[in-house]
Amino acid sequence: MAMARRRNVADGRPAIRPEGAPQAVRLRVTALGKGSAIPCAPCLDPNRLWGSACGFIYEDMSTILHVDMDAFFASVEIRDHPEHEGKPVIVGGRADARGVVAAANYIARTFGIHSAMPVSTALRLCPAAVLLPPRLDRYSEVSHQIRAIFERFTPVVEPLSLDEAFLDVSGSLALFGSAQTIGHKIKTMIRNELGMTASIGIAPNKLLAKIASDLEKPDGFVVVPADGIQAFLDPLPVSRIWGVGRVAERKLKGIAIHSIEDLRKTTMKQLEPLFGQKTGRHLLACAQGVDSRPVIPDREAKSISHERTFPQDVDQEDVLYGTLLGLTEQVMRRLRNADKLARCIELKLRFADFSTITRSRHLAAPTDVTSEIWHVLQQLMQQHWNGQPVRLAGMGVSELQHPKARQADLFLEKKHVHQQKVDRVEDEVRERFGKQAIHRGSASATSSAKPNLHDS
Ligand code: DCP
Ligand code: MG
Repeated sequence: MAMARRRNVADGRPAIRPEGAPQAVRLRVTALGKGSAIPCAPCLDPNRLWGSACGFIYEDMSTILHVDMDAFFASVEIRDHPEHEGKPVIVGGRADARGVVAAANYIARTFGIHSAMPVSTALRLCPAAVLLPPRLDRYSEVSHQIRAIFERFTPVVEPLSLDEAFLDVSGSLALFGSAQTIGHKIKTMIRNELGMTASIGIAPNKLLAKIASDLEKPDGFVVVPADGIQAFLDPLPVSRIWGVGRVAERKLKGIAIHSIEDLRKTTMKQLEPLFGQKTGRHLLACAQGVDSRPVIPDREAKSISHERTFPQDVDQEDVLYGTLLGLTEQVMRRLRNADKLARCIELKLRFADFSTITRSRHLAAPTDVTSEIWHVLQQLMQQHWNGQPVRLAGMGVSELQHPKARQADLFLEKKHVHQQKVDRVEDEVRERFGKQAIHRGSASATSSAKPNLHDS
């Protein structure tokens, strides 16, 4: 294969690019950090590792993808029950139990139905709608299949929730073609293999990719070229910026800022009194399309967490513990997939009045054993939950380490090794037969009582 050459800016050694592969305009050291186990695809040198010896990504190109499934829970239900195809479909709690809409397909949305709306209101707007109860294990299983498709193209996948993820494909261009080609292939595979549609945004950074994926939903495909950022952002309303909710939007409207262009042309002097210095600066950076956050795959992550918001506040102990156990299983599965051990465990609870507590505990030795983490999380719950109704429950692990840190611990008990084996078998069974194939006691007992959940 004919090769074009460029110079590796870290060590001056020539790097090789296959003929026809996209030109790198400017390079920067990726934030993936030293010791990354991801081989360097950009320079095609098997002896270099991405983020260490080579460590470059194509910064001035649109190589960040944000993929978000369309009407995710509803689409899974329709795929599994084709008799509902073409009908308005809602996934949510029961109308007579103050249930809310978790997901509505796009037909249902034409009646004004949207997520978080009471199901009773949704059924008034569209009495013919098909109402289905959520099946979280099934959505989690499909989420895993979607992730497997992403990982055919890049190891740099950062999941945001069950149905959305960022992908950095800067290291995959030589192998698979442009980011657009990769985006189209992912959409096709999701359609052909899973029978669902995804919307994809492709841009030079996360901020722009996330905005782009949402613009042409459903089945959207929006590319933001590196030299067209301003033209892309300027006409959009400020509410398109990630994190600008109703309150911030109202404040901005108060100073006649409606579009992102208005925001871009404003000054810190105007923003600071309303938002403070930090948020003001952040808003200006967003309006300019500046975002330097890297895509962080689990194996590079400093923490892994999941949380769920309940449709109604929950004060039943079994539902709460069951939800937390389910979240712990998901987090620990990601931890083991990333080949990491965790030393710190965090519990997060948000109460009915939106007040939020986070409580953490350190372990004497890091672990990847679900039962060990679950044991500590239960203790945190016993200490810090006094029966108040909970709106959101979450758990996370941090201070992640590589397994050799564990081997240094001479007190590896027989029981611990046994538990590790149990976890590995469980992961394998789920991998092969699906997530519902196996469950620890109370997680399955309460899984049907956990509608309207959103992981993060
Ligand atoms: N979800 C939920 N409660 C919410 C919002 C979402 O339970 N308040 C669940 C159901 C969704 C899934 O999370 O299907 C993904 O959330 P999205 O915000 O991505 O919404 P959808 O995928 O349903 O629709 P869209 O096509 O707008 O992405
Ligand atoms: Mg979605």
